[in-house]
Amino acid sequence: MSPLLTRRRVLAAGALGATVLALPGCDALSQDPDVEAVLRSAEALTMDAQRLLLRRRPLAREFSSADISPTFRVNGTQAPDSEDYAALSATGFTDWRLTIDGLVDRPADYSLADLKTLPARTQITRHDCVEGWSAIGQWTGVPLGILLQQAGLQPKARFVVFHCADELEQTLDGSGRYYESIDLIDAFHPQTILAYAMNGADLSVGHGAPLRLRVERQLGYKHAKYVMRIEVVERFDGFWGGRGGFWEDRGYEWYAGI
Ligand SMILES: Nc1nc2c(c(=O)[nH]1)N[C@H]1C(S)=C(S)[C@@H](COP(=O)(O)O)O[C@H]1N2
Ligand SMILES: [Mo]
Repeated sequence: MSPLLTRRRVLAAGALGATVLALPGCDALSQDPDVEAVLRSAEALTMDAQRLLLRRRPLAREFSSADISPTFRVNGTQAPDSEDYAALSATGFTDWRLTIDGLVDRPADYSLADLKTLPARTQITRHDCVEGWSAIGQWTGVPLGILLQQAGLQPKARFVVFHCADELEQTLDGSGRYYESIDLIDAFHPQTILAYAMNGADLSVGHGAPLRLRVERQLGYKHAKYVMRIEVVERFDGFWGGRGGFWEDRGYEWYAGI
């Protein structure tokens, strides 16, 4: 449990008068169904409070190029372990396509070159991982909102699911595949981009080539690397463990606001 998460849970728990949440060892605790219920209500409280506050202060802090960390750790998958991915990578991702589908009027496929012709945003931000490390990096990519607008959301659209190329945990049923999801408020936030460059160079395989999500007001695990498909949905409880992401299915909060 990172200092960040602990602090947030303590704050939320304080608001609920449930100081038990300040105890370490929250993995064991969160397996208790009662505690789990409290944690979930604490998460909702945090989310509501942040949503209220963020209406006025909407942008995550941005830094200058002098602040860029000399080293930025590679975390989780270092390289997707599949022949398909290896083949895409070997040819510089020229055959890679990003699919956008689900509850959209105009499903689409984009090559990396297509994405690079769209308006781009560059931002220097701090990445905070729950494992207790942070790093500042510069990211360039297409605002997700532009792609969603081109696809045209249908009235039932509520969440955006990111399907990744990697299996972080090898399982027979594929439930170890990495995925993530965000709501439409974060999807259309100006700093939510699909990044193809980091610190001025093409994204490396370690950091998620050819495309990774940056959703700057949330913790590191929300920033899906190796994004292959973006699916717009009404609900995410039908995917894998049903909680909206690889780590969420293993107990992390879905709304990982910083
Ligand atoms: N597809 C995929 N995305 C992922 C992960 C992963 O293992 N696979 N790890 C997550 C975690 S926990 C963090 S902290 C960041 C790490 O990004 P980095 O390797 O560029 O530092 O990616 C996130 N996105
Ligand atoms: Mo992380």
